[in-house]
Amino acid sequence: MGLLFSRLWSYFTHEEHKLVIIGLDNAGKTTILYQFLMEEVVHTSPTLGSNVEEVVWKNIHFVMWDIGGQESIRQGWQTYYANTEFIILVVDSTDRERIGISKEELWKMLAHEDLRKAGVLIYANKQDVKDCMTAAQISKELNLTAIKKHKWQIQACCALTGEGLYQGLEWIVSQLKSR
Ligand code: G3D
Ligand code: MG
Repeated sequence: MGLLFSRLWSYFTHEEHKLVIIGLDNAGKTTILYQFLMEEVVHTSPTLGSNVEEVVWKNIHFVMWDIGGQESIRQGWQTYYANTEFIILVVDSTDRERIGISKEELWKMLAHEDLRKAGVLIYANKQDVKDCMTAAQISKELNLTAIKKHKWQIQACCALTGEGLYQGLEWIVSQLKSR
């Protein structure tokens, strides 16, 4: 992960780039962020009072929020969309009940004017859990093949061990390179 991050960093050094990490509460966003930043798993707790956290690390600006809050609160989240280059949607692959909410939110974002140039990386997280949905199943549930105007990629991962996170970031790096 260290090597990856230094490589990613080399693409990010001269300008500030913005990645937005979103997903339902409990999807694994905070665990993923800390894997990126610290290369170790930390204990996370649901953010109370605020649905938004911001971290700036070496010119990479991470904005992270939980979706699934009340509609009235969500309106304000749109102010975080400006200049976002990549959205990272984290899906809990064990959460079959709420996959529909993730889909709804994904498609709402894709329709948003400020995100029209953003790429989308979907992490199918918690792949270590037995009987979880596969990346292919999640892809189908989210109807990813219908995305035509955005670059997208789905990546199976386990945030606890970091497995798969590397490949997801590699995709982002490749997208930046091909610009
Ligand atoms: P959030 O920031 O999206 O709300 P968190 O999610 O990062 O706080 O993670 C929620 C819970 O899921 C945490 O468990 C965390 O350890 C767990 N988790 C995150 N990623 C994985 C994974 O890949 N596999 C498994 N099995 N669990 C994961 P706790 O028990 O601390 O609430
Ligand atoms: Mg969190």
